[in-house]
Amino acid sequence: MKTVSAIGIALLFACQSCSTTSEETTLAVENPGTVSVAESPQTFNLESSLSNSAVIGSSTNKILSTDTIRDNLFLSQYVSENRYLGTVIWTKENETFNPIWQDKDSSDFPPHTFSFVDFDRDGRKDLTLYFGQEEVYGTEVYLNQSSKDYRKENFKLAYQNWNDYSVIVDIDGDGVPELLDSGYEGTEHVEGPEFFLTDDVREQVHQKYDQIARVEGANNFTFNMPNYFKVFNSFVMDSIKVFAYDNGRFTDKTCMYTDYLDWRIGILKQMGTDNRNDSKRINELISYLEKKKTCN
Ligand SMILES: [Ca+2]
Ligand SMILES: [Ca+2]
Repeated sequence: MKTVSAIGIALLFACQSCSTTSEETTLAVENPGTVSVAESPQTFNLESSLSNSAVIGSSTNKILSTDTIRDNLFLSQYVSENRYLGTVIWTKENETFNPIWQDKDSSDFPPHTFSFVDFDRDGRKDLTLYFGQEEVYGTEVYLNQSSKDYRKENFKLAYQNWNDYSVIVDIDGDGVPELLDSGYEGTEHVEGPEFFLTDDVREQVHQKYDQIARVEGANNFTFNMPNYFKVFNSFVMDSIKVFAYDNGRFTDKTCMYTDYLDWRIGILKQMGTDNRNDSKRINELISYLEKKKTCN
C-alpha cells in the first residue's frame, strides 16, 4: 500500500497496489437458465436463447451476472465449475435474446469489471473491461460496431494496456472521455516508488480531483467515475499518457493536455522540495512530462 491512500486524491494519483473493491468484484451467481437482467423488470430464459452452440454457455454453466448496457445490449459472464469461460453480449428483439458477440477467456486473469462509455461519439456505448488479479492488471476497450447478427467485429479492440488499469476520465471537461494510462510499456505491472505529500500539496490534489470530477467534468459521473475509477489510477510517480479516440483507434494524445501536464509538473516540483521524496525520480518525471507537452 502506498503512503497516500485518501480516496479524494485517488482519481489522479491512486495507489497502484489497490485492488478492486469488493463491491466491484463480488458477482452474484444466478441459477443457470433463467436470468434476471439487472435494472430490468423482465426475465428471460437463457437456455432457450443458446441455440448457437458456438456461444459460450450452456444450461450446465453458471452465469455470474448480467448487466444491462442500454442501447438494447445485455452482457452475461459464464463460469464452469471453477473457471471463468467468457463474456457474451446479447441484443433483444421481439422478446428474444440473440447473442451478437463473445469473448472466450478461460485464462487465470479473466475480466472482472465492465464499463460502457461512448468514446467515438457515434451514439453507441463502447465496452471497457478490466482483467487480472493479484499483481496482474489490464485494460481493454472495444468499439461498439454492433449489428443485429452475431459477428466478431461487433466489438472491435481499439485499446489495450496489459500492465495497468487505465482510467476513463474527461480530463479537460469537453464532454469527451479520455483514457488516463499509467504510461509504462510492456506487460509487467510496475509498482511506483513510495512518495510523500505535505498537507498543502495533498489539498491541491484534492482540489484538482474536485475540479475534474465535479466541476469541469460533470460528464465523468456518466462515465462511471468516481464509482469505478476512484481506485484505479495513474500514480503521482507514474509517467502517464493520455490516450484519446482518433479515427478508429486510441492514440497517445498527451501533448493535447498541456494544462493537465503543467499541473502535474507543479505538484512534482513541490514534492521535490520535500527531502523525504526521491528527487532524482521526480526530476526525471518532470523532464518526461515537459517533453510530452510537444506533439511529435
Ligand atoms: Ca461508440
Ligand atoms: Ca475530454
